Amino acid sequence: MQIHRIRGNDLKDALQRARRQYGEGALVISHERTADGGVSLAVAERSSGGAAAVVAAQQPEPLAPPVDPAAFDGVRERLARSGCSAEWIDRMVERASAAATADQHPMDGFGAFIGRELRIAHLPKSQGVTRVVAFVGNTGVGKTTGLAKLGARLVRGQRLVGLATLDSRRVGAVEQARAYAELLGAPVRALRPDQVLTAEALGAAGRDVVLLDTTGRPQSDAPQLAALQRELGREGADARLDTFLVFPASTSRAALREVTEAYGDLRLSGCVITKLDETREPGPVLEHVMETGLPLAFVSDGQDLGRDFHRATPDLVADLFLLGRLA
Ligand SMILES: Nc1nc2c(ncn2[C@@H]2O[C@H](COP(=O)(O)OP(=O)(O)O)[C@@H](O)[C@H]2O)c(=O)[nH]1
Ligand SMILES: [Mg+2]
Repeated sequence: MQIHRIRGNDLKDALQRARRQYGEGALVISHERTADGGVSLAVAERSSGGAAAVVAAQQPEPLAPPVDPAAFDGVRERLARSGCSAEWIDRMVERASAAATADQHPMDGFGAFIGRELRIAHLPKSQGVTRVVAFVGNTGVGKTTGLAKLGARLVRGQRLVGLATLDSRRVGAVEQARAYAELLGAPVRALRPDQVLTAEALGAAGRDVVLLDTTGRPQSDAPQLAALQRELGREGADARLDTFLVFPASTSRAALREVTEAYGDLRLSGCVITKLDETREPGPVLEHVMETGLPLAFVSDGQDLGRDFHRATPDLVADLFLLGRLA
């Protein structure tokens, strides 16, 4: 009997993935929570008559007959208009049509399918410890404004927020951080690029969340965050770090791959997509997110601090693929 690992956003999602990949008879041997809040399953593939017999009692209703793939021509057209690659469209439409039911409009069927396929980041509230949320990525992609937008959401939700920034050398950067801090009514720490980061240095005491901004230079950001990860990973640490990689929707596939590589050694909790208002073709960035397997946490579609920052949801993901924008 072969054992496979399946990861999902939650138990239901992981079970659906296991069934899709290994069939209705897949036997779940164990499940556990992962560090990013998802679920990991150990699944045994049904390979012999004996194993099948064990599973037979748990077999759910047989699936409806598959839908004719030609019914998905409209979906293909939409995906092409959103900038998805031909190869990716072929692959996904084949799987979506196999999973669709006859009573479902192909557009809804594909929306539901892709909403399950692209992982959404879970951000569980951790009781008693400060959550440090860091955004990394190239310069100009929307890290600083994204954190300010997230800060505005958190403040509206009555959370005690602090700001900290590694971007303290660039002309005007600290002033920008102070201006956002003032707007949010939050304290701010400007940190040196060579500073050893600790919960104390970040001003974590008494804060629910510390938003940690970075410079956009992986050579200095990545080692500092890796050291902070180790520091906060210690038993009994009073803060935990979640690092998100920020992808602008308006950039090339090659640039997306390069930046992902540049931060590849960090333990990432997920990603953020910005600048969705600057393109009608978010296909490349969405495909890239799926390829990396990074759970999507937030998306941004404009410069407005209060309005243009959204928590990722399966419906929102489906709209991006099928409409090229948020509904
Ligand atoms: N149109 C648009 N502009 C954005 C978005 N997010 C950020 N920006 C703008 O992009 C510019 C750079 O953003 P900033 O947060 O300073 O980028 P950083 O260098 O990564 O910190 C600023 O003018 C932001 O207002 C977005 O979703 N849409
Ligand atoms: Mg910045």
